[in-house]
Amino acid sequence: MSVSFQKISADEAAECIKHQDTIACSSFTAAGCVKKVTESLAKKAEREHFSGKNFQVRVFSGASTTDHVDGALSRAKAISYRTPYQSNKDTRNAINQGEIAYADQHLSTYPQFINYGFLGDIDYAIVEVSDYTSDGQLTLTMSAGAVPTFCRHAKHIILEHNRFYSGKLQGLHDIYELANPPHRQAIPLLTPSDRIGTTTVNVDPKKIVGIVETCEEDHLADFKEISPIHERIGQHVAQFFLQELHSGRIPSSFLPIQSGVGNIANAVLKTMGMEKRIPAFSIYSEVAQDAVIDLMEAGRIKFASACALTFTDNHIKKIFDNLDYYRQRLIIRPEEITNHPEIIRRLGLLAMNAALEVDIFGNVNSTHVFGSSIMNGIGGSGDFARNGYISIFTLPSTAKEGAISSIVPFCSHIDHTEHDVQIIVTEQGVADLRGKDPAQRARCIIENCAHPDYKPLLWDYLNLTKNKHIGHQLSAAFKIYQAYLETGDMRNCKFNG
Ligand code: 0RQ
Repeated sequence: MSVSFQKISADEAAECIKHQDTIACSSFTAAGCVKKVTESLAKKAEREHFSGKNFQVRVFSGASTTDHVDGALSRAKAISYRTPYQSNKDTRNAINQGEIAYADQHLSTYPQFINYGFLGDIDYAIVEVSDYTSDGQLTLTMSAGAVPTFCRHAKHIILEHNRFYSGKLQGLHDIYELANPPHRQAIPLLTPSDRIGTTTVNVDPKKIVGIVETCEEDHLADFKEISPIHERIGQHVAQFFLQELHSGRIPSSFLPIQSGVGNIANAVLKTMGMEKRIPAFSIYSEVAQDAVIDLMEAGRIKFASACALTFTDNHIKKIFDNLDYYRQRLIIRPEEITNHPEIIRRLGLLAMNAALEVDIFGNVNSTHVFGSSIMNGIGGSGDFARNGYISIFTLPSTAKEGAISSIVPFCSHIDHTEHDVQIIVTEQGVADLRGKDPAQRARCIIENCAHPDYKPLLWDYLNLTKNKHIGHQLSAAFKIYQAYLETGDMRNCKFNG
């Protein structure tokens, strides 16, 4: 069935959306994030608030968004509920002040939670497309996120047609949706480059209420320069992989890599990727950051499958200048597929994610500073850490110029338990926790990963309790945080005396 869609302005689109509606925005990082309608919605919210009316919406996204969504709507106090992931300063502040209810969720399970009806109705899906047909075939832009799920469930769909990407992205996406149990089948994906679905998201054209025209790049902020600390972490990771190859625990053809988000992950991938004794490899990840393109150009990465191509402007230009080359080497998939445990295990991913802090028994905190303030969210890190062939967490051994130790007695919040964490890497070295008991893990982490300023302190804590399976003393477990809160430096913590 073919429908002739109405062109509408962003303001007209925003007018459709009512107080307490749930909107689901395409986005996965800046990649594929909607750019106009949510800004108009923020202005509408401000007008409504000015005239004394309540106006807030529930906001779903693929993962993080840009200032066009989270920033604008948070500043307008227009968000009542947010899921599944954010990384915006204004949204983070509003969450940490208790103004926005935030459900931080695993990205692999979130689309199926929508399918199962666990998260309620979606009133409007707002989706960025590069191209569309009158019978509802949508070519997405730089990410797929949870768009197929949003479009399946939304009562109405608003399209942002971004002309900047028009005609350039056909064939890059592989859209595959899962049926709900008991009808779910095995996912027929056997290698990172397999194509198992369609190149477009196919929607009921009657749901499309209008098309808003835009023409704007994703404009991703540049990554921080690779610091010597991040470079050392990357070198340790490379060295670890070489040992695993040498011992035969990683096959000589190597295994696909998953690499997390942020500055550390980008730097680690780039540094380990340049180690030529590691064979050229494939990426099967949630996000492909700039390092993927740099390593592809250097012949080190053969293929990359991701949910979002999170490239800075000059890297996007490289792709557009050489589209035929990259079309054969890149696939964009929905997050339900990139993060699916079945595939992560089948492919045997080497999972590398960054952490905020790690405790001496191997638990990892990726999300909450001092146990209470959200940073971003768990994102896909749990999907990959639990199911990867080897699960690695990377982090500098200290933060805030050494005043915070990233290795602590007991993590103030735990996202990845000791059972899902195998390797920890700081600039100090590598702790291989595989098969170790809690006391062995603690000794291994303190010896290999803690900063020298903090080693005596951590040994003191470990020596407080003997003859237990896990050597915690609860009255002292969080004392290191208390020292920072009282004196501004964890080095002032004392466990003896
Ligand atoms: O704060 O910006 O004020 O200086 O945390 O730290 O070192 O820039 O690290 O950008 O790589 O992010 C875990 C947050 C790391 C990210 C995290 C402070 C530090 C700095 C950021 P400033 P860096 P990165 C999915 C992958 C969860 C989701 C995930 C993340 C700021 O990787 O969100 O893994 N991960 N998704 O100073 C207090 C500590 C701290 C601290 C650092 N111990 N206490 N503050 N900071 N350590 C899988 C994919 O496939 C993509």
